[in-house]
Amino acid sequence: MTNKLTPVTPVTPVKIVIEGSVALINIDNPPVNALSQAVRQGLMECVATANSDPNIGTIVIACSGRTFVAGADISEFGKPPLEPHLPDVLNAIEQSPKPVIAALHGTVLGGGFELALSCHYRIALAGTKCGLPEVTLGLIPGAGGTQRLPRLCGIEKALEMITSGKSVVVEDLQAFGVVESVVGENLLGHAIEYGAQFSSQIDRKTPVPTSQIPAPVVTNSQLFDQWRAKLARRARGQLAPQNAIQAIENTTLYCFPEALAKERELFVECRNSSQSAAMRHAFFAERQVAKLDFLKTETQALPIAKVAVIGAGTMGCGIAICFASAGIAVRLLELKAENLQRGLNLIAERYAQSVDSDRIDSQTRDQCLALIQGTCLYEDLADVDLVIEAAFENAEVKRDIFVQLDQVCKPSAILASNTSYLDINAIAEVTARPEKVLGMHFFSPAHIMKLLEVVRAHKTDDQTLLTAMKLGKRIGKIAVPVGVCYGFVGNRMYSAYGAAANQLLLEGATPEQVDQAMEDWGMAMGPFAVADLSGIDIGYKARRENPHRPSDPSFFRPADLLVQQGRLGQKTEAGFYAYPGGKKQPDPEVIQLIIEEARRLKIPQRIIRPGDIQRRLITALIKEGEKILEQGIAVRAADIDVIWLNGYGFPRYRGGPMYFANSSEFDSPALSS
Ligand code: T1G
Repeated sequence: MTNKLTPVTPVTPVKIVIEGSVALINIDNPPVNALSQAVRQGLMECVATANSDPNIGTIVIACSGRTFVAGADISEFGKPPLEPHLPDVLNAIEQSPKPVIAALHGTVLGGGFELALSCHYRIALAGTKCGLPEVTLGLIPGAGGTQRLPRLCGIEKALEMITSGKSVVVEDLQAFGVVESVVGENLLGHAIEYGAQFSSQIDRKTPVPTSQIPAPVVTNSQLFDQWRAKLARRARGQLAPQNAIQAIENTTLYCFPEALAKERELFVECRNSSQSAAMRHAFFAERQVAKLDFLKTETQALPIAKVAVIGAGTMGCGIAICFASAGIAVRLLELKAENLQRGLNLIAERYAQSVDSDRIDSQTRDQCLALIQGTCLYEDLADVDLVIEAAFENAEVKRDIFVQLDQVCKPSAILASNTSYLDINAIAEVTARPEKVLGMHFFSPAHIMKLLEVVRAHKTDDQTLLTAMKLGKRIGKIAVPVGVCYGFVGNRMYSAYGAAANQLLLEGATPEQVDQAMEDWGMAMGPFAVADLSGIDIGYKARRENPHRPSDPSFFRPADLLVQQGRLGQKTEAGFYAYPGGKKQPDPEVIQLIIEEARRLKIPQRIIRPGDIQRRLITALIKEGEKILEQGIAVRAADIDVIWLNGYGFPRYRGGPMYFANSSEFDSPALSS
């Protein structure tokens, strides 16, 4: 118990230890050694101390815990920046008269990688990943990364890393000379040994600061404009990637100090932008969603060593791949042998594609495939810890399956359904273990999409919910807890969004106008292109089974008409669009069909501007999200944002529908242009 009168000495997260002639500066700021103000202050002081000690020949900077510095402290953004500013700290390190060596492990990201680049040498543990992911936060590297990285690895590699935000393993960076050596173990020992060699040199040379390496020469005068055009398409509407390109181009236009000052201006413009505020919101929302504060604190998750997947269709196979790729044994059940084999072949094909695209090596593929065992017998599921049913989307079929599962599976086994809208409460009722029944709603393609809705039924107990949430994270998903209602959260909101889109067609808009307006606004795809891609009949069937379907005759009327005429989308080469030779084209026949239906429903037609289309659809989303929160189907507004950012192509730089609803842009004239 601290005595209130005793001043508490702040624990400094940066300490200096002398190892012979080497000063080891160690950062210990869990969980990821972020460069908080205290860390920046400590670094500045320790480097000065080391340089003032005549017995010190070399400085090593390392970190405790699971990773070297993983970036600036994102929680400090949006507040008045505190000194010392990171660029000043890194410049002081770079100007050190004594060599500074960075000892790298874990995920060396953002300001952490910039810290490493400002050192004179870099030693890394094998497998360490380095990257400048700032664009994923609507930022650019703001502490010299756009200036130092090109000097070490060249312009093209720097453009690729900084505009994508993707990490690279140190073994690749070593080939570019960014990392001096990669060691298998004893990182600190190697770094100190590497440093000691300088201390012993009689005529030791003053280390060459990265900033004094000549800027790379660009032979292709169109290079930067080509990158601007590419990113204008790939990162449509985003400020940060364009600012990143400008900052990197400045490496070739100005001397280091001037270019560094311009980098700062470009960084501050991004940091102060609404896009970055939205993307920082997304970052923290995706971490908060796993915090189930409403659960009893003593709740423990069940150990999951083996799962079963029911149904070897596209979804079932995708789900099986998720678990096998996370090292979890899978029993894939399909009643008919030929369907089971088809599913196993599909899984093998998917893994072969991953090997061909260098996502995994053949050894990993073999290990994953060995974890997936097919069966046609329910009896083989007796020892699994959790089952995910991914069979035909029909309530009767699912209830029969759960009756069998309840009989063959061990009492502690959790029984989950992958249903996208059916009532989990009704499914749970046919079992003797309703407290162990819930939904685990994967999104297609299941082995790619990160979103997982974990659907808590009325009787699902805390342990079952927590187990499913942790299992979701373990297989690389962003698991979001939701309640039972028709379509849960994502699909329920998507239905409101689609209904508004269909209503606009009856009022005079065309499918192409609606899709273009929403894609210009930032959605990955327009609603009618999505409907044609996934099949208009899927929504049609779901609406028919919805006990709460609105009675309004115009509700989804255009979509229903197309299905009734056999126009199901791409799979029938005709939907909201025509697909002659597989190429999407507006179809006058559809326009005429809708005009006639609007006339029959006595809905007047008018010209509808893109801004009106955008406002109508985004408002429909937000209003449904507000109802979902009122009904307690989602825990937090930010959880709804996480669902829409990771499952429906909502633009990350707008933060998600509920974040956007509170942003100044929601009422901006831009939406009505
Ligand atoms: N700042 C503050 N908190 C952070 C953080 C950061 N940079 N990174 C992670 N956290 C917190 C996170 O909120 C969570 O907190 C906990 O750490 C574990 O994170 C100047 C301007 C490093 C790969 O973008 O990618 O440097 O929920 O759940 O899955 O130019 O965290 O436990 O309370 O994600 O093992 C650039 C962001 C910043 C890296 C680890 N750096 N972080 O993943 O754990 S901008 C980044 C990550 C910058 C410079 C610019 C991941 C990770 P809590 P986690 P993980």
